[in-house]
Amino acid sequence: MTPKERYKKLKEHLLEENPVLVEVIDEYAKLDRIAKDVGLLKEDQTYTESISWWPLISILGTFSAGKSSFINEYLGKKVQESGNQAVDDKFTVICYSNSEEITTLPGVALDADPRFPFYNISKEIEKIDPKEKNINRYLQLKAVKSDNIKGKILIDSPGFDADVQRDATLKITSHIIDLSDLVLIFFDARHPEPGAMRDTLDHLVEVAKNHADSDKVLYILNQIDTCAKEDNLEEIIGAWQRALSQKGIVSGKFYAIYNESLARFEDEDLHTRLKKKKDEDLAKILEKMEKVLIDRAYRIVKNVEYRAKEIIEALPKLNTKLSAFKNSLLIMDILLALLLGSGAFYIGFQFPSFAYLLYGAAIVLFLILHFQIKSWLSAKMASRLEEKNLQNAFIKQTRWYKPYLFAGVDTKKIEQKLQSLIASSKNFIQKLNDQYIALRKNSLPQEPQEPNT
Ligand SMILES: Nc1nc2c(ncn2[C@@H]2O[C@H](COP(=O)(O)OP(=O)(O)OP(=O)(O)O)[C@@H](O)[C@H]2O)c(=O)[nH]1
Ligand SMILES: [Mg+2]
Repeated sequence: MTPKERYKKLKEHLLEENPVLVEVIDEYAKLDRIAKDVGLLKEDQTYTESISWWPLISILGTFSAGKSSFINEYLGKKVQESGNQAVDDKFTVICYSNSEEITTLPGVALDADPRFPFYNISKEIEKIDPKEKNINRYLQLKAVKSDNIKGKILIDSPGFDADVQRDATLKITSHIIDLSDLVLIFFDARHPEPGAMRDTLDHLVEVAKNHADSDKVLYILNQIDTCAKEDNLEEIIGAWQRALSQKGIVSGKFYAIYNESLARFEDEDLHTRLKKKKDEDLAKILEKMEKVLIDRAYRIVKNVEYRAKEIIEALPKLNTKLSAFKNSLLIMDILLALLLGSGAFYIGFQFPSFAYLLYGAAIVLFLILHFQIKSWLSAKMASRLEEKNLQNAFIKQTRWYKPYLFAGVDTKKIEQKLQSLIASSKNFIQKLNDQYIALRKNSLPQEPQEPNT
């Protein structure tokens, strides 16, 4: 996908799902242009690729904990199958589409859509399972029309139980946790005790806990309606929290919920009590799910500033290197000119009738050697630069046709352009603030709709 196609596709999706961000694409296009002129980006690259535009929310947990049912309820549609045996054997990436029908696509479709930050996932899967290069075995994509998923991506995962594909599942899970903005780990209130934390779930908790950004992980005890029969909610929640605390997970990220449309209560008082707890916790979870969208939008805008500053910092480094290049090449050229000039002059003196021919030959030889030395020196000096993008810029600025005596980029002019981009991205933050304040007033938090099963 060329950068232009990417801008276009991103704009199309944003227009439907998160229109607040459409204009930011133009900022990125300007930033790309500046970086490309300097050479810090190649013509087929774009900074829009370096950030994910859709926040990712992944739902992980034990099998039959109610992950898929939760997603269906959230979307207000029966998108995922649910059942009491292990149902899902693949990761399902769920995104928005404006078509009424739910479309299911194989995993490879993820590569062609700029919404997904999964560029490396095929490589990751190949590493995990070199024989099984088929991403479709582990991943599928579903596109659903639901307002709740606009601008976001959900991932439903297979429950952690079956030993088949266990390693692959765990590794993909780690990768998904890395990419996710929010991770919901579901536990089953019917088996909350430590023994039920099978080793795979153990591993999952371990991965999530050790993650640099472990704040993004929420631990959810689901199906707490099943505690109604014995009226032992506090006990169950207590045992579950203790088990997690023993793993080093601090409280404050524990929630207990159930799925209203699947729960059956015999006692109305108990129902009221459990519902109160569930409503409170669910509202918090839904609010966090909404917040990732807003946080992501700010990060996307902030990234313009971050990249602009990165370019501003790179310019003096580039110029220092270019001036060293100029000096070295100038010395070599002078030595070369002296050597060839005096040689031609000396021989021309001996054979005056060939003198002009000799001078001509000396000039041609000088030019050939000059360009060879120039490209050799450029490659040699570039290889000493650590950053790949600086290397590219240096090579671009020292191409054979570029007059090296004027080597160096116009720092002032570029910096001016970048500063104006930074200023407009700051304005944009202000705009985001205004729009989100308006948005929040209208939409948060929302009661999930009844699934139409
Ligand atoms: N009572 C009750 N049943 C629920 C609740 N949530 C889900 N269930 C039921 O639990 C079973 C498992 O639900 P799923 O949504 O398929 O669970 P899952 O975590 O997606 O399972 P896998 O995909 O197999 O890992 C289904 O029969 C659901 O109807 C709940 O809150 N309360
Ligand atoms: Mg499921």
